[in-house]
Amino acid sequence: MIDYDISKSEFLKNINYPNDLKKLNLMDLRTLADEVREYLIDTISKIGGHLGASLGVCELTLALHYVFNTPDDKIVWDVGHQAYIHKILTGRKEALKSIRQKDGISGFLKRDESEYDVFGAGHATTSISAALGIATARDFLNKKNKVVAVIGDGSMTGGMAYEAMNNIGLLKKDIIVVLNDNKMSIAPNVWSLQNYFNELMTNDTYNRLRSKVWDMTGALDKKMSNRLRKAAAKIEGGLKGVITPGMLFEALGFRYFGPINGHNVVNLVKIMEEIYKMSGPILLHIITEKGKGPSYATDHPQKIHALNPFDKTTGIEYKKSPVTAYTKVFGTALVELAKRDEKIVAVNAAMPDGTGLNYIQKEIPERYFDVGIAEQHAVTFCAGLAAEGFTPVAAIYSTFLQRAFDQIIHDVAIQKLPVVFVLDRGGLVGADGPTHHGAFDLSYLRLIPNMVIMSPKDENELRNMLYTATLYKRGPIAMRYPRGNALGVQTGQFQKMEIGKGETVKEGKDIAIVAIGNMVKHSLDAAELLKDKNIDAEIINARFVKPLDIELLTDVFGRFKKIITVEDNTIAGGFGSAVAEFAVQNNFKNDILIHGIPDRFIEHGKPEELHADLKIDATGIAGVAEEFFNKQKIYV
Ligand SMILES: Cc1ncc(C[n+]2csc(CCOP(=O)(O)OP(=O)(O)O)c2C)c(N)n1
Repeated sequence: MIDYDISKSEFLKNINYPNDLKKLNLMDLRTLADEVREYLIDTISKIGGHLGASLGVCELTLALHYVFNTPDDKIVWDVGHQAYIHKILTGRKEALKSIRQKDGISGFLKRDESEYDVFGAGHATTSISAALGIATARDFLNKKNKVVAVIGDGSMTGGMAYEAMNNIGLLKKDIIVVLNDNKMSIAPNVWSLQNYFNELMTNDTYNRLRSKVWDMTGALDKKMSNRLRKAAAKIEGGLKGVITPGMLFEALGFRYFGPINGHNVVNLVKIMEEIYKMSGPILLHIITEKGKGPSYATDHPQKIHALNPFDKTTGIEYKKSPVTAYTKVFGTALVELAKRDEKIVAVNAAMPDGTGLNYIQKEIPERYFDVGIAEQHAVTFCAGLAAEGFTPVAAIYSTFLQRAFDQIIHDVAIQKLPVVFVLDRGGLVGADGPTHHGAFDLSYLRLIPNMVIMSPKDENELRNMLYTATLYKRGPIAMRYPRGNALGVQTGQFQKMEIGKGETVKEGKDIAIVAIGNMVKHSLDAAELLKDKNIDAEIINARFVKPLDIELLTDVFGRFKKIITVEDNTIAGGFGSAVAEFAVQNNFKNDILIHGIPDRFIEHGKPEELHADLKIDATGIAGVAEEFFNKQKIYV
């Protein structure tokens, strides 16, 4: 396959910053859009990454940087997975080749990375709130710059967008919200307002009147007289009054423009130039196609949202996504259990495939719910189901459940409602980096009364824990496991586990390593390495972070002088802290080393690279254990 040669491009070779872009004639942006797409596809085909969203906003990104004076004018991107072209145009054309790789640029927005990345993101639905804060600060400082938030229809399923718009309507700030409507979240979007827009867009009267307005405003750029402008405004106003009464955005105090074809870069520029002159809250609604460009995107179920390295002519990934293994074990086990127990209901927040709920979606659709990017709502929705005797299973990535912290406490735990929380992507997720690592769940769940927390060492334990969780009716129960492949162990019939019981997986006599989740395997491998150093380590699989196995720990603390806890969660308030609290409160004077993720945000890289860096792979754990064993006391 031939690599894309930028030096042969007509325009892209000379584009490094938005000022270069501004030197082009408007019509040349169409050719540039083709070149950018080709460069993007070529680059991402080699290293993998989020692709569909950036391809969809190619023209929008060009138009924004062409019309607005970035970085003085502020563009706030929601999520940031669609900002690859923004990166290309803002000094990171070459660096794109390192995106999401260790020591390379981030796959999302990052303030440290560029002054053009006005506001960091990774999680959805933050852009409008952040833009309002930035606009308010601008006004305090008597500056005149523009502030633009770009948000997708998927991200508009999150409540914070409406909280922000409500606030904007009251404050009446100069702010532009671009709604990028492609009818997709990662999966097809579940936005009920979509129907509203669809009806509007197919309404004949609306479209006739709208094209009239369009013809008139088409002449706006140069020659439009004041009279024509007024007439257009009148028609537009009347049109809105008649056809879109009570339009949501208008009601919230926004001036609404759209819907507009987001792939017509020339029109986009013209409209943005007009909008640039206006003040007050403005909403520009554009219609785009996710994955626009390559033919294979159209039929792709997620419109090539994210891909491993792939063949750029066919779109076929070289390596099947490794995402599935634990995810699939969970997803298929849930179907088995739900077939036996009709009270089981599955809930996810816009991640059917990522969480493995696609299996139950297919097999038992009536007991499957995608609530949109609305983790807070998902949790309270589950609380309601549980209050009426159902067994809701909320499958939400560890990092995204952070959003629903109060809902877990207030709506679920205080009322002892039996919601099953399934946290995929616990620990270090890899290429998505600090916004996506599941580094905090053991800590943020552990401090909640009535909460049971478990983490399986392998897929068989995962199945049994899920089974146990669906039978546990005394309150909330959470299971967390990592991204990626399971260990490949034999799975059997479901077995109910005793809550709060761990196990010794290898006996030893010199030092005890008490591990949780996937760290059990790493610790077992470390024990093998320690044998060569004449250290005989005992390995404990804790299984439960809460409640701890007091009996087992009492025995271990009685037999070993030195004890290491190992987790892929932050050390602060995590599993090791729980063990240390147990020790202090029971007056044990043993030397304890809490080993896990240090108190800083961990950058992106492959999970195995990050594990090695943090010494929570087998070699790292063995090294730490050896040092601890040989020294009087060490601190990490
Ligand atoms: C709080 C949160 N939940 C889930 C996700 C995972 N996620 C990343 S992109 C995305 C879809 C976003 O859809 P949209 O805003 O329409 O952008 P598009 O990809 O369609 O351009 C989701 C659900 C996230 N980033 N943040």
